[in-house]
Amino acid sequence: MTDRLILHGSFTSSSTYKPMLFLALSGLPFSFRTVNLKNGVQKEAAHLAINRYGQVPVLRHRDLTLVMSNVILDYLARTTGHFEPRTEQHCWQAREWLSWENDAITNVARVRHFARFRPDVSQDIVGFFRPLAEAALDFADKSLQGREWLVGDACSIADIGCWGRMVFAAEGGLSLDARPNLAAWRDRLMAMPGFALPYDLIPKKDAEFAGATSR
Ligand SMILES: N[C@@H](CCC(=O)N[C@@H](CS)C(=O)NCC(=O)O)C(=O)O
Repeated sequence: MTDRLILHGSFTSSSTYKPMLFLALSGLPFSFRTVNLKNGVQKEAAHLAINRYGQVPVLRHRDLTLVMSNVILDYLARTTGHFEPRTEQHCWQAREWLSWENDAITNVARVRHFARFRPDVSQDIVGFFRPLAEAALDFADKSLQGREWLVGDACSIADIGCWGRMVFAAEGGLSLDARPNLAAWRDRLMAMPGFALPYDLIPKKDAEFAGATSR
């Protein structure tokens, strides 16, 4: 098994964007393997062999196969040291935010998913998830009051994980600009070297990323 990081994902996927942004901000080299969700490639036997849930992303590294974007962020932080908080308390707090993200910010992804990809289903579904998504964004905005990052005094996997799934909020008609702390935090992330938005970062085809040795 190769020492190179190999990420399987899709360009429309916020779950793919999360580890991909980590790698871009860290300046690490990696290989990208595209999975065409529209054609159902994620449900084919070859993909199910590496992701039992029939989803993206998947990270392969050495003899390991990892799925679930937040588990992948945890692994990348542990093994590379990038975006890992400095104290043990903060390391656990970052994982706590990732767990909250999976409960709450997922509603932002649901609103975006049904609004953008499923115009055929009842808008009642979007209507159900929208208040939950708005509440999650409000909570994040309030938590960022008077602070630059979610945990400690530096960007961590907590920020990358939460932002990575919020990134498509506008596609669901949800506004970050209306929330000043969240908007300022987003702008801080966007100013970091290596930052890119999903459609600029995630290719539609397999690709090799050379990385940036200076970060
Ligand atoms: N909890 C998972 C969610 C993964 C997920 O929902 N992936 C979506 C793309 S963002 C997917 O593969 N959808 C295709 C499908 O479910 O068939 C994670 O964080 O990795």
